[in-house]
Amino acid sequence: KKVGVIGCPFNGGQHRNIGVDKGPTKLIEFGLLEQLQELEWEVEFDGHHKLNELRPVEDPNIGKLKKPRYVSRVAEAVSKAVESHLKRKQVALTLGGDHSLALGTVSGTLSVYPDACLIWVDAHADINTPETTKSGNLHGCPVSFLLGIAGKIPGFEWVNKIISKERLVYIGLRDVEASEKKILKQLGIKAFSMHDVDKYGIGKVVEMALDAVNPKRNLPIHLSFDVDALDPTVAPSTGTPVRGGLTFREGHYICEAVHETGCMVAVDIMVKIS
Ligand code: DIR
Ligand code: MN
Ligand code: MN
Ligand code: MN
Repeated sequence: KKVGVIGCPFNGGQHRNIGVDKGPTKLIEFGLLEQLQELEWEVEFDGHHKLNELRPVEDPNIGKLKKPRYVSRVAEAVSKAVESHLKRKQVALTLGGDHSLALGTVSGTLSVYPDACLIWVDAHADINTPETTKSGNLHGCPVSFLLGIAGKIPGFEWVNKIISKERLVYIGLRDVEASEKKILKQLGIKAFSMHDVDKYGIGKVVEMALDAVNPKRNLPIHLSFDVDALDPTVAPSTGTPVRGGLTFREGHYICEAVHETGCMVAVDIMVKIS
């Protein structure tokens, strides 16, 4: 049981400048590594990545996209970090940071495990394309890049590992833009909203989610967990709180059940501490 912890204090993919970058630092300060060791994980942590050093001097919008070069460079660096930990047979645990980082983490996973499936736990679908985004924030777009539907954006050529729509499933959705609903529907992407969690219970939802993307439980799993999936009363530590989220136990249950499959190779925890 080996885990490589990748600290990614980064907030360039969204507009709230305070806090999102402190999540990873706080998680380590509060004893995450020691807790992992107590659970008998062999832990490798090579310090927080100095992602702000990658910030370009000039970074004008590309279309609506804000800070495109910064986000792209950071995500590329993170993809290499994930790749290197996975190649050493470690579970890659990325601590973010805003969710644009997942463009990097999932790309890293796909380069080592091309057949991996992706479980995206979030209040949001993060599937806007550079065309459909209203905010221009790249934290709302990573999934469109990963599916190969973002079109050609200068600087993002390195994103060339594409996940098929059959290998992606959502849990926890409750704040999805009309443009995103259209994409989800068109592509037939499996999604379990909070309504489904209420209706079926979290146990059944996780089982259905796994059946959808990993029916034989033989494919590697990347779990990308945006803490805003949790209810704001449980996890106020997000830039984008949305009422009606997962309970503390439901959030934990998802992680436990995914781990229990024995297929989990990579996890992102995207948190903000203010
Ligand atoms: C929002 C994203 N739909 C946007 N909101 C997110 O800006 O495209 N919040 N991802 O966490
Ligand atoms: Mn590392
Ligand atoms: Mn997200
Ligand atoms: Mn979110």
